[in-house]
This record gives sequence, C-alpha cells and structure tokens, in this order.
Amino acid sequence: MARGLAVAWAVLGPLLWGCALALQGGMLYPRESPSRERKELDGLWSFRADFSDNRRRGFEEQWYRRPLRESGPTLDMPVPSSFNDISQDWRLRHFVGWVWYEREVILPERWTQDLSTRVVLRIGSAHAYAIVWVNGVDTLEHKGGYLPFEADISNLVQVGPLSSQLRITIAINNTLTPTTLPPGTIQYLTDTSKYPKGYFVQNTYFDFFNYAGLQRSVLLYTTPTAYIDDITVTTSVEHDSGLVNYQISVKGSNLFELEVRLLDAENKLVANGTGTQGQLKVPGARLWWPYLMHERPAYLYSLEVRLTAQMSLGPVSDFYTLPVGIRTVAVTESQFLINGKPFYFHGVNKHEDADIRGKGFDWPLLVKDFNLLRWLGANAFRTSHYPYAEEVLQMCDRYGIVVIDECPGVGLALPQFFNNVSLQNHMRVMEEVVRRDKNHPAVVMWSVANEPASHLESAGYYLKMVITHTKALDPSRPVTFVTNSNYAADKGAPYVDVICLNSYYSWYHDYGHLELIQQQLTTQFESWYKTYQKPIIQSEYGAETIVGFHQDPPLMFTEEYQKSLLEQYHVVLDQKRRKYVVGELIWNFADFMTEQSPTRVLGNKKGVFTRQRQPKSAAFLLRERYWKIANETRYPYSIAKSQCLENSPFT
Ligand code: GCB
Repeated sequence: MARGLAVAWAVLGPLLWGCALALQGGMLYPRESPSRERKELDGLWSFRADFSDNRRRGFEEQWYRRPLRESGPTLDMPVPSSFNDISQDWRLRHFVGWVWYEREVILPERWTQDLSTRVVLRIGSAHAYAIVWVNGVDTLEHKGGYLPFEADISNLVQVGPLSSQLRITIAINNTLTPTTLPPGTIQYLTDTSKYPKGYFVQNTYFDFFNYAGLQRSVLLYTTPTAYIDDITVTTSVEHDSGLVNYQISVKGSNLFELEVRLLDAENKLVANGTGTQGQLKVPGARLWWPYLMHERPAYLYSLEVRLTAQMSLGPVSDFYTLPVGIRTVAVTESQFLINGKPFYFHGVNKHEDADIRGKGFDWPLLVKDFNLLRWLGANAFRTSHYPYAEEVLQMCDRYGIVVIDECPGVGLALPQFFNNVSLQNHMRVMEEVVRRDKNHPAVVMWSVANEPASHLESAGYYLKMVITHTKALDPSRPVTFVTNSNYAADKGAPYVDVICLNSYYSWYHDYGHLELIQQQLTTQFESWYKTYQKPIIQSEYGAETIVGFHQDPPLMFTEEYQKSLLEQYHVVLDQKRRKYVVGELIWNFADFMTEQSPTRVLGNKKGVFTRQRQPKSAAFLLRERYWKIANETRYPYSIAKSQCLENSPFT
C-alpha cells in the first residue's frame, strides 16, 4: 500500500500540485540572492491601542493618513513581539480590538529608481486580522495569524523624488469570533449591577494566552519584475536513486527560460534540468533522515533556480535557492515509514511562548530550544496549536527534527463553530499552511485541528471536508487531526491517516490515581486500534508541575507526580510501540502562558522545562527514555552516533 502510494505520487504528484492550490501566487521564504535583496524592519515601531469604546476611532480619524504620533500618544513597541506583556499598562495585556503599528523606512535609491525592480512588503504574521497602509494607501489585508502575507508595493515607492521615504501603518485586530481560526466569542455582560455599560470579554476555547501583534519579522525584499514566484518540490526514492520533482511558477513574463541545478552539500552539481517542471534523478542519493535515526541525519541538497526572461528593457535574471531533503513518507496499517523504515516519534509538543516577548520570534530562544530538543533526544514535535515561524521549520530541516505541522484549528469546541463560513476559512488557512510549508522535508504530516468537538455530526462533515481538501493540496503527506473524543463517538477519525490521541489519565480524570493509568491507557489504545487499524500517536499526555514542589509518595503538582505519571504511561507505550503505536509527544516541552483561571498558576505548568528553559526532574526521565528508544530504533542498527555527543547518556 505504502509503495503504491509512493509510485503513484512520483507520476501524478507534479500534476496534482498544480490543480490543487487555489491561492493565487506563491509564498517563498524571502532569501537573498544575486537578484534579490532584503531589508528587515525589525526593531522599534510606534504603537497605539485604540481604547475608544467602539475601538474604531483609528478608522474614524484615519490614523493611517499621518504619522501615528500626530494622532495621540504612542508607545515604543518591539517587533517581533506580542504587545501584551511589554508595557506596564494592565489594560494592554487584556486588550481586545484594534492596535496600530507604524514604522518609517528609508529605501535604497535603486529600489525606487530602477523600474526593473519589484519591491515587496512581507509580514511574517499578524494575529488575527490586519490592514496595511503604505504612505496612507490601503495596500493589503489579511485574515488569520501565524502565517505570512505580502504585497507588491513597487507602484507606491517608484513614484517620484520623495518616494524613498516610506511610512508603513498596520492595524491589527486580535478579536476572535465564531468564524476566525481559532474561533472565539465576544460576550457582553449586561447586568449593570455587576458590570459597567458596554462591558465585554473575549472567550476563547483553547489553553494558551491569546498573544497578539507583529509576532514575526516584517521585511521588504526585492525581486526583478520577472521573477520566480513559487517552487514546489516533492521527492521519492527508486532503488538507490533520489527523485526530485519540481514545479516552478514564474510571474511577470511569458518569455523566459528556467535552469534548475541540484547541488550537494559540498556544492557539487548532482543533477540539472530546464523548464517549469521536471524530475531530477540523483543516483546514490543521500537521504534526509530524522535526528538519531541514522548516522547522517538531515542531509540537504540545494535546488538552484535561475530564471532568464526577455523584457522590453532587456533580459532580466532571477535566482532562488531552495534547500531540498530527499525523503519519503508513507503510512501503513500499523507503521509510519520514513524512507521506507519504521519511524517512531519520540518528541514533544511546543508553544511559541516565552517571557515578556510572548509569542514574539526570538533567535536565542529558538537555538536554545533546539539544543534542548537534542539534549532530550527528541526527534519530533507538533506545532501545537498553530504554524510556527518559518525559521523554526528551517532549523528542523537542518537538525532532522520531524514536524507534525498543525494549523490554528484549535478551540473548535462549540456546535456553532462548524458552519460553512468557518469551513471555507479553515480550508483557505490550510491552503496557506501548505503553500508556505510544503517544501520542508521535516514536515511529515499535516494536522488540521486540535481537539475539535468531533463527536458532533456537523464536525464529522467539517473535518472530512478539511482533510479531503488538505490531501488534495498535498497528496504526498498524511493528514490527521488530534482528538480527545471517545473512539466510538469520533466522527472525524475515519478520514485521518494516523490517529492522534490526547489523554490525561490520572490528571483530568481519576486525579491522583496513578495506579489506573496502565489499565485506562491500554483500553484506549486497544479500542482505537480495533476500530480503525491505523497507526496511533499519543499526541498529548502530562501533568501540571510546579518546579521545586516535592512530595514522596507523589502528590499532584509535584515533580515526583509528573515523573510517576510519565512512567505509568511509558509502561503501556513500551508494550504498544512494538505493535501499532508510532509515537509519543509529551505535553509540554516547556511551561507556557494561559488566560488566568483557578486551574492555572501563572500559566500551564505541564512543561518538562520551565518557561525559562530549565529542566524539571521529568526532563531527565524523558531524556533517558528518548535516548534508549533512539538506540533501539536507529537505522542501520550498527550506528550509535548522535548530534549531541558531549551530552548524550550513550556516548
Ligand atoms: C489539551 C490541549 C492543550 C492543553 C492541555 C492541558 O488537551 O490540547 O492545548 O494545554 O490539554 O494542559 O490541559
């Protein structure tokens, strides 16, 4: 079955890709090249939250028409960051509505004078709805956070002598409604004996703080006016040859040539081709292997694409280089195969969350997290519960950390969230996720949702549609959603390739009774497998733990309880992983911030690391386990080298 799928993909894949993506245009990561420049706009922006009652003063007074400081008092706001925890104003932490960002930029003269240059404004993410003005001109709108969007602003900057000065204004609304993803509701509290007039709260149905703002980089980049708009690469393996299928879309010219060169890590040419689509054959290809699965993990080739277009002003060239990992992914009744070998996910769930920056992208944090993942011996994570920054996936490609790429389909808890408008939006979001992340070898599966109310009939139809759509967008990867429903009630499970289960035995149920975990977990696995005969991942399990709390015999919230709970899970996981359980992802890698509630002490504390990335006792337990599993499951079996030798318990 797996092999059939791979062969069909090699033949049909390039054709299918073309039909499936409904979005106009690509979303290639902005890379510098001989024909492309980048100007990052990270740093301090002017910021103002619209505290007016209807939150619409900014529009009524047209704050985008003049420098923001002329509209009233502004704050310094670092980008990237979430705006919530930066200021000392408590109102900003809980603010719901429109906030305004502004930044003035001076462009290089060439960008404004050279008419064969195209200038693009790209916003890494703006949660949850954004409107962008350039020099007061309405330029771009985008619905949904966690994903990039961009606009060609050449005609705004190539207009006259003053054009090198640019004012970018971005209004962002963090309100979540029944048709946003994630969804939410706004509740007006009208009892005037308790609440002031017009008082409302934002209800969310997920367990993380709804951080918002410009949380990823904003940048300008250039391309020539004829340019490489998108590249789609899929790979397969035939005997010892790697096959790299490529499809390239070009914009700005119909008269062009494309040259494609595949280089190995030493920059040696291994295959080449021409035209908008084709297949490159790499005899003796080195495969992209997950971390710890092979002595040479994460091997990356470079696909160099060169466009030469004939334009009225003369020939124009554009260059783009894409990292490519050659690997295959397939699913059987009981296995998850990478490069034809059984792969076991021993990893974590994460959040893009830390300290005062909230979900703001941060290089030191990113590198620290990857060092911790390697220390832990983790080979995978799920992007719970939204797509992470592109730089994170690039690290996964380089380090061999396998990713289940989840869209922001979290909190689909109420029946009214399963409506047609939401469904259309969810499918569009999946188009954006796949468009952005399709070329990452590290991404091995899409997750369209976390814990939707999948026992509902309407959810069954909804999930079927989103999953079918995602499979059409990318026939090369399995698709799942993560469920916490009962096996007999779940209406979405028939459509997934891998069953992903969250359960919190002895935490949210029968709390304190660690002795019940083995029985309940065994029942969980056996009933799901009997019903579906599909591989299963334990996609969440864990216990709230306050670092430094100790009690033996273990009590809830102590480090001992977290460890004991994990140990009980591991007994059953060890029995089932030799059969059909193909992975375990701890909840959570690190503590993270949530809304305030009587069940959360400064956030969710189920991390095996603290929010400051220091280990709790459970981290050492998990580390021992993951390295043990890695040593048992690596391929070929004689190889025991790790990427983390100095820290490995198995050197
Ligand atoms: C879950 C959710 C996750 C929560 C976690 C918890 O099932 O998927 O978002 O944070 O449980 O700790 O309650």
